[in-house]
Amino acid sequence: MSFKHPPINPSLSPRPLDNNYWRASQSPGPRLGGYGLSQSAGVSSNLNTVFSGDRALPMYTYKDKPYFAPRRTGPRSRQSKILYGGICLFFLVSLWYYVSGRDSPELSTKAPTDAQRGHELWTWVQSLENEPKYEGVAQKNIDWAARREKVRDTFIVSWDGYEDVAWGLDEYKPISKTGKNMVEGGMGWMIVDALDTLMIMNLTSRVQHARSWIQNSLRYDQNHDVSTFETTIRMLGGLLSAHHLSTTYPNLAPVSGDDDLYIEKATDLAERLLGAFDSKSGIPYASVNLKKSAGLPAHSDNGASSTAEATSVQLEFKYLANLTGEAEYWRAVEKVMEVVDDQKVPDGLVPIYIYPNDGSFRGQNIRLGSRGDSYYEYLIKQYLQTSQQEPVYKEMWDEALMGIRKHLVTYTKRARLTVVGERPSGLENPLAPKMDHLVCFLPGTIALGATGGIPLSQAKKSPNWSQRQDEEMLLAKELMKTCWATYLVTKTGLAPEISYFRLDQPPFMMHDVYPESTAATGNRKSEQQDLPSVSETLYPPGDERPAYEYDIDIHAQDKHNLQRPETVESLFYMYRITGDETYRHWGWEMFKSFVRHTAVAEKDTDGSSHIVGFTSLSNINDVSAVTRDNMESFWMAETLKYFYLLFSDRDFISLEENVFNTEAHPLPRFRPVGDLTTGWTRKSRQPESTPPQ
Ligand code: DMJ
Repeated sequence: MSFKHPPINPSLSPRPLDNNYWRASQSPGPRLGGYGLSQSAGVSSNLNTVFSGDRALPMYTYKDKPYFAPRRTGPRSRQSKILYGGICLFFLVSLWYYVSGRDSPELSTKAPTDAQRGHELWTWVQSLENEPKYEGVAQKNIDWAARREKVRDTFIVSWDGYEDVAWGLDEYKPISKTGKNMVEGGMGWMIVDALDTLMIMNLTSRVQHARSWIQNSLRYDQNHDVSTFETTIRMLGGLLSAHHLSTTYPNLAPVSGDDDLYIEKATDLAERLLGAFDSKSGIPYASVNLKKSAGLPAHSDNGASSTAEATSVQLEFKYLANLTGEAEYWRAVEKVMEVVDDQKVPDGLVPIYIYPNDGSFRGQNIRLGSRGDSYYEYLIKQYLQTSQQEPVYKEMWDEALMGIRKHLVTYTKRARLTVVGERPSGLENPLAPKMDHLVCFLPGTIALGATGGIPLSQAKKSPNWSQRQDEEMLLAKELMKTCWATYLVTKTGLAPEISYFRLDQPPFMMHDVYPESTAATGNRKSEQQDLPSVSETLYPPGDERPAYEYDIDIHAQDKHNLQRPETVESLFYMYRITGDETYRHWGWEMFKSFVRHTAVAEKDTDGSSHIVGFTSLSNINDVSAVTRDNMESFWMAETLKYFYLLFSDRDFISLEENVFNTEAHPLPRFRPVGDLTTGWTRKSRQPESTPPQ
């Protein structure tokens, strides 16, 4: 018996609560540890001395650390030429910026004004109304570079709209043309999160502007409580990625200035965030006061942290440890993994809340959506980040993926879409047929895990390739289709925040389809199946509607779209790994839906209009654009970056050299040395044997 799709596996045809959860409550919660009262010796020993009275936090002397590699390696004469060139470039760029108001990487051409660019984009968006029906992969000779340029234009209009009315503020509301800060002075939320996208898109003078703001206005010594996780993945991740890109890809948006700016800001922030790990177990508190570097438990959920949030900070702190030689960063975040693993959860599936005081889980709710998602993502990415030197994380990923296949993968009633459901009351209790949009990171991550990020054709030649990886690739492809279906099924062509699926009763599980495979891995040879063409739709006999439409159920409270990246993120991985252009076609359809339905346009005096930004939507089935007046920072940090990379060459910001954090910030893979090794081992899963009589 071969591994194959479940019966009636469809192909899909095209059809013509937590957006604030990153912010810690302003009301102070109970203080554990508290100001200067560090309890866990290892992590916080330096904080005890650093944070006394009102002393400013000193910058870490990372240059003196053993593993810090100086980046200026050329002879002095070359350095001075570079310095001289840099100064000239800086003046040229600044002059251009002030004269034209905006930049273009090509300094020789006159840059359009914001209104002109916004107007051109609006004209193009309007023209999409008359687009011929989507032909899918049947279309030939696509100019992907031109499509990539449209993504870049969209990014520029988004950035410039923000820059015009909300510069330096943490939030941008394109309809009311306002913004606001999360903390006094701002956290750099929009600027730092979008910085590496600016670099990747080679937007030189905008990078210079962002950089100046970071240098002159960004301060983290603020007496405010912020989300440990969101601040780590967006701000620390953004700064570290900017450091990585500017040093590894010097031709991308080259600007002048101190090489160490980003890493100095990152180190300052990391020192403050470390206080969050100062709990009895080492599991980080949900929030942290930046001034005091003091962790604060969540105000709800009996003080438990979200599991995904507590366990998705390793890529950032480990890269910083590697840059600075500071093993404390490493130890603090790997301790979290040890504490989680010590709980010995069945089949590697973790409940979505965890207590910082003893590391035990709260409740039995298991899901790959909110509060669960990036725990799984960071298992495989930690293994890849350290160049496969830490097999423990691969083992944990393999175990969890097997658990997902065994307990969560199911199929819809008519179209047999593959779904990853939830177990709200534990593995012994019923499956909930619900998928957050957030779950759509999974197909790409599964493909990344199966291949390590190298092209599939190459990966298959490895002696380590087996039926297991074939099965994983097939699962990734099927899940990718399901995520795409949640876009196809709505009137705007944009997915809802949450989708429900109609299942058989009892649900048809993976085990029913592949009884010899799943948890036991099996020993059968997988059937190689390509994705069916997008234009071949499976219609139930005598019916006009495609089968998947019957299977997807969107509840009234879940109809919003926050411009989330997970589906295009997975399309990016699937295209990079398989080379199948189908994924680019799907991405292009999604991109057009985003610009058509989320653009915010403003009337000009001559009666024409120009776009000033893009916004979240309230209802994906209302084409009259009922909007929310908010442009999430991940629109520029993630969604547009992944579209841009999807339409780029497959080796641009290569998956083999980079690992993207959960906010789409690329960080380098590296081989850790010195103290930076795995400092823990898994506890035995075997029941303790009785001693011989
Ligand atoms: C991002 O901040 C990150 O991708 C996070 O892991 C999940 N949610 C958002 C985007 O949807």
